Amino acid sequence: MDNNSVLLIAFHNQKALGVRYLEKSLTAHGIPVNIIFFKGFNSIKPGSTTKAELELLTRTVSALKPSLIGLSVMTSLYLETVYHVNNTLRSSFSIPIVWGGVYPSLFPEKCLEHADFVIIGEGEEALAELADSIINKKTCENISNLAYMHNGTFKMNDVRLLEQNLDRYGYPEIGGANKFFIDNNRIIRKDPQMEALSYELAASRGCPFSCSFCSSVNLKRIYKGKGRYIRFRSVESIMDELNEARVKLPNLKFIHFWDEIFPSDDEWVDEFVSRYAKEIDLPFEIWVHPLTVRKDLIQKLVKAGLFKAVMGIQSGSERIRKEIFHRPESQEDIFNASKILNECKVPQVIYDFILQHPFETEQDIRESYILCSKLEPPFELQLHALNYFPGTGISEMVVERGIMSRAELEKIMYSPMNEQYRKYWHLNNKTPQSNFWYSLIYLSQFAPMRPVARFMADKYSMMRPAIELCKMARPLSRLRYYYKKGRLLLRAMR
Ligand code: B12
Ligand code: SF4
Repeated sequence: MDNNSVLLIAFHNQKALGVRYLEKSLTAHGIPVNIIFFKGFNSIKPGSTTKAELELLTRTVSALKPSLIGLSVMTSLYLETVYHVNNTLRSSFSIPIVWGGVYPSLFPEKCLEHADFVIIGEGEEALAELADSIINKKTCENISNLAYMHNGTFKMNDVRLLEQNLDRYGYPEIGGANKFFIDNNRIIRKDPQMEALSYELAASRGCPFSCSFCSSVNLKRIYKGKGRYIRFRSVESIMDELNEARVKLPNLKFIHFWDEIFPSDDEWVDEFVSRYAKEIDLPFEIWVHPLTVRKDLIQKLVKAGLFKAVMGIQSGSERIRKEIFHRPESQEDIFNASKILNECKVPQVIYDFILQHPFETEQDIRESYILCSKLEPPFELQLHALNYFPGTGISEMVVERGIMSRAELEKIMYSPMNEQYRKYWHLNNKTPQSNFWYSLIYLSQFAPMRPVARFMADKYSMMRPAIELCKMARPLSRLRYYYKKGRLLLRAMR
């Protein structure tokens, strides 16, 4: 006999904001919830699923006897883990399974080859309605946001209006005996975030931009005509959440805001900074965009404790940014943002780039170096490769332009998890020339190397030394990482 509860499973993610919001909503609807965090987060090489871990999963599900199991499938990168879990659940139990998250929201029909139901988009209300229907044996055919198969035909209901008052969803529950963490062939009955040094939250939902390599634009499309896409929580609700985190997390030292782009609304920021500094007073990290960086705002945020700002630049070539990445900012906007972050003395500034992809010519990557050589130091670089996520504009572009066939693209997009992760960080379109410019870009983030890189630029005779120097500099970034973490820890402990 089942016990009328819902089991949610998050993958490679001990925090899993979406799942925690769903827990909150189900609880508010009087439906008991358990969560399994299946496997830990590792952005370089996520651990593969083992037989022992799948056995621990089956044992836990047998004990919990849920009426419905929800799998949170945020990205296509770890579908391999999702399939292992889904197949195990299918072969051991006859409990209905629903998938939700970014990937099923974009490809519901494909996901219904594995799941009984898919919930599209934000799932707080729809999942509660589905769970209620299943528990109380009512029809679920009319639930908005639900997709399912009926007599072999794909059915997808309309998507409901977007909740405009995000405070209605409350904020995630911290801790609780209903959480399990399965990793490294062990299971722990505990919320895996309890020992963490950092707490992650989102002050808003939605992003105003439409970069071609990102799934945000696809999500925005789902909600066309369904209300304002970018929504902020109230500062009051954020402070309540952070105050609770301060009480419940004994090791808490930093706060990470996971907003796609941190809010830049004046009134909101004013209220936030005045309360944050007084009530929380911990260093915090945000993600910014060159077009949202303003001096008055950054100044206020630094005063309140901003210690790290991560800004996507993606390419120094205006052609790549506009034509390929669909990013509206100019070189001047980028320099201006970099100058502001520098003048406001943000302690740690990180710039993201996507390099060495098939759309880029040698001239484009050279322009990325030139731009880096003019950014205000100090800064750090995160250099990514271009990953093709299913359904994104850039994935279509690569086929339309004949760079690869659809079959080749699909093979890359759905290759084994660690192969995809390798591609996420390692670059795939290397020529000696692009390697040369890539090396100079890498070197430009280290103060003593900047003049050396400048000397080497445009001198192809320096190709080998530049590439070798870049290899030698790699351990420096690790050292810098530990140094910065240590410094931050000391600051937070003051
Ligand atoms: C914050 C963030 C992160 C955080 C963690 C996110 C988290 N949720 O815990 C960090 C920095 C760790 C991260 C890591 C990664 N991320 Co990320 N991330 C985001 C971001 C910006 C916001 C996600 C978020 O928290 N949203 C707020 C919550 C409330 O919404 P949600 O998670 O979508 O959940 C709602 C619905 O989806 C739904 N739902 C979710 N799960 C379920 C389950 C069921 C059963 C149901 C019914 C509904 C449902 O209901 C929830 C509540 O409304 C998104 C962009 C975006 N717009 O989604 C990218 C995004 C999800 N990330 C992406 C990627 C690629 C990654 C990484 C693979 C990067 C890497 N190489 O390491 C890893 C994967 C980590 C992992 N194991 O999941 C991609 C995925 C693209 C794709 N199509 O595959 C996105 C879409 C950004 C992009 N580039 O397009 N990420
Ligand atoms: S700014 Fe960031 S979150 Fe927004 S569309 Fe671009 S990559 Fe995606």
